[in-house]
Amino acid sequence: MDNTTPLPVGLTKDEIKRRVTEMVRTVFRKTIETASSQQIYNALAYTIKDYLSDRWIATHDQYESQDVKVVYYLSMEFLMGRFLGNAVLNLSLDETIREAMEELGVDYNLAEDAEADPGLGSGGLGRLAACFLDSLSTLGYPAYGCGIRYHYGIFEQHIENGYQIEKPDNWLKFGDPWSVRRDEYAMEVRFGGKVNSVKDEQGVYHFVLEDYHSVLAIPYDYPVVGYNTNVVNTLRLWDAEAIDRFDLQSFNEGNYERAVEEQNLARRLSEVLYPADNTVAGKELRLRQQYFFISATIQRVLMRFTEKHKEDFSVLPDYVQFQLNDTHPSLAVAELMRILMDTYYVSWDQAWEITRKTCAYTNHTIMSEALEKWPIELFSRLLPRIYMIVEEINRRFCANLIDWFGNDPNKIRNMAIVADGQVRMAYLAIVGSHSVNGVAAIHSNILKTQELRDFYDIYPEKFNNKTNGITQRRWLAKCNPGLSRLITQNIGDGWISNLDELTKLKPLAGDAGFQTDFMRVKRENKVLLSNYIKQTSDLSVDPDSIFDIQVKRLHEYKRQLLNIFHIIDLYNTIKMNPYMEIVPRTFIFAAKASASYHRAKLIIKLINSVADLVNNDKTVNGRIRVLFMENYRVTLAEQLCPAADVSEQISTAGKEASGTGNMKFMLNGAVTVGTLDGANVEMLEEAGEDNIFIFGMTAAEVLALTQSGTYSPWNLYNMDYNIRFVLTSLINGTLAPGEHDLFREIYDAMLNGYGGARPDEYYVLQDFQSYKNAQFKINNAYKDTARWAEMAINNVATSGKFSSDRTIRQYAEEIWRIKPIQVKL
Ligand code: CRA
Repeated sequence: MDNTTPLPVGLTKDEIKRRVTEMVRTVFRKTIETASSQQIYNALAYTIKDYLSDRWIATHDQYESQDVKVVYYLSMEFLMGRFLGNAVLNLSLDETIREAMEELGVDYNLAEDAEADPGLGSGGLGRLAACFLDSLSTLGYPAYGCGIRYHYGIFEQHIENGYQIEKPDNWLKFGDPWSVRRDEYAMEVRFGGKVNSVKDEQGVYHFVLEDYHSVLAIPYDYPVVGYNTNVVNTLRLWDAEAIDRFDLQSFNEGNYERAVEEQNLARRLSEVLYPADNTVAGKELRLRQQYFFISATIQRVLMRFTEKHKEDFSVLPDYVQFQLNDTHPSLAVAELMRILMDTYYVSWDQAWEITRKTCAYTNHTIMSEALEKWPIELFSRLLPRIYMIVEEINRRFCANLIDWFGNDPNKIRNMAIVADGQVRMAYLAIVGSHSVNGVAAIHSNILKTQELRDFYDIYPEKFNNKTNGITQRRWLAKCNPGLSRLITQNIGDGWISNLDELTKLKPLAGDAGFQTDFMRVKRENKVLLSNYIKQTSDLSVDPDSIFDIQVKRLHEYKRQLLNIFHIIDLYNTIKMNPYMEIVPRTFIFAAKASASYHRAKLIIKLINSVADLVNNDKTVNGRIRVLFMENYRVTLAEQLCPAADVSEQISTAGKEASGTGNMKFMLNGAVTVGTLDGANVEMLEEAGEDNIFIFGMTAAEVLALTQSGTYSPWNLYNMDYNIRFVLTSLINGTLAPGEHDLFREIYDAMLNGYGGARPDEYYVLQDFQSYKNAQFKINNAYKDTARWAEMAINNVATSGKFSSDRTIRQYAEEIWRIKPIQVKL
């Protein structure tokens, strides 16, 4: 197709009405009047997907005709959130659809609400991948997201009696209207077996895998619509199925069970996401999942490449870039080597050069529990040929180390890819890539100077920083229509595709009229959230109180404990001074804890126990309220961000690689209370110290204190009455009537160390006073409405840097070297 082929450009109101009515009739045998919200939603989704198809096809025609370089973003997680609203917004169809639905007598909000929130990710890393896809399409970069079509996403969290209960998330229950199943691109992926070498006609030996078992990888493609552009990229999620010939054979032998078993084994592969955020489960099935989607992706990419360029692999890096989203996809390095060598007979040296130029790796954490290492036994049994290749990569790498450093056994043991009975995935990714990046300036520096220092010494040119970002389409335009309208009325709508335009709000920050409008919008959003809270948890919260929000995964390093300890302290202060004047505050938490993370689950129970105590105490009289909202997910975040006054970003300095929730709240006009950690550091640079409440130790101070070995929480306990009160309330029955020992583990962890860990590992008590001071300042600042409004507006105005458009442009220009395309209709 050439650029001039006419394509349908607009979808009119009448056309939408006609198509939805027709779809409801033919697919569900219903009329608009009798169709359920679920059915209307499905009809809408099909209608929009249908409308998108021409752009989607045209985008791929452009890739083909211009033979462009494409980036493949390899990720175990894509936390996309709902598709419909986002697609509709990016296609500028919002108004039209609302009107069409109104004329049909349909409640559009209910229909939108009928869409499942696909939770194919566990936290920031997965959501980052989703924001990146939105930016890639909006900016017109040729790209695929490649991952797994889990049948069950992250568990649904229920709170029962204050405890987290996990329920399966069957997001496909009502169908999957956005996907297109592509049987024509199915790939076979091989596991197990043994490696043999066979001689070809020229007498050259090649490695082949024998006695393996294989599964079929079937791609499901999802459209990723750019904003205000015709570019529609693809999210390709692989699903596992048994290969037919297996069951046929077994069936003929009368072995029906074996056939079914194969089916089940294959199906289990893509059945469920491991909801690990900053931790690894080390399960065999997880390694299978990793190889499954990597092998399928790389096979398909090379197949497509050879269709165009035959076997001239020397130019592969000019057409293909693989970005490894953390170490989970690092098998890509070995799999690319394998296919180049075993299928196309490329030499080791050439294959290695091509691989290094084609792969790039992003590190997302320095938490040691998240470092992926696989036991050699498991790795070599499951992936024997891949293991051989990894061993050879390691052998050559270690030989180089000797050249660089002389024979220094310690150095080699520390840096080897295979050591101590394990394969270290991060090192494989570093050695096999041309780029290694961290996700915020401070994090990238820690990688260079501490965590990966040895690698930085030998490969300084590989290391770089790409500070994370978020898409303003979902995280402002879509989720906060009130603020979006206000901004657009004042500075135009250029910010939707160029977030730096928000700086035009700066002169308005001190403008009384604008401040009033801004605070009105904030209050309206708080009323909406209050109504939702009333509906879902039957708790009344006051929209005129400060909405103070900490929502993110539950982790000790994120220090939800610091927040709840401060609340206990505040409660105690009110009890002792019953007439004390404070600005009423609503503390909102939401967080999922890994199902196997006992301490995190206990902290959820603690928050709920504090909530029970505080919310039911008449002396408090509503001045503080505590609320734990269940089942934190993208959809809930979209409701919380617009309503926040205070954003809690209080991790122990040095531990949070970047954070992205911090950016979402800033963009929606919340003021941050935070440590100098992750992207908070850059938020301070952008917003200026008058517009953010920074507290606590710096990363350098944390490091020094840890290294000194002198930290003693008992001293703090003895010297500080308030700390003593807070900790005592954990064990004297205040918080757990009749169950005195329920929270003793937390008490012990703070003071004595628990289970071999250092006491107060994350310095909650050390930062307590400084956090209290910051909270006190917030209380006072809020009393001055004009000052508060000015701060909040300044936050919005200076959040431009945190657009994922900026991040993606940097990846594209500095790592991938890809160019945007234009798709004309
Ligand atoms: N848990 C970091 O902890 C970061 C995101 C995205 C994380 C966050 O600080 O914002 O990645 N790390 O870069 C991670 O998943 C495996 O490591 C995260 O989401």
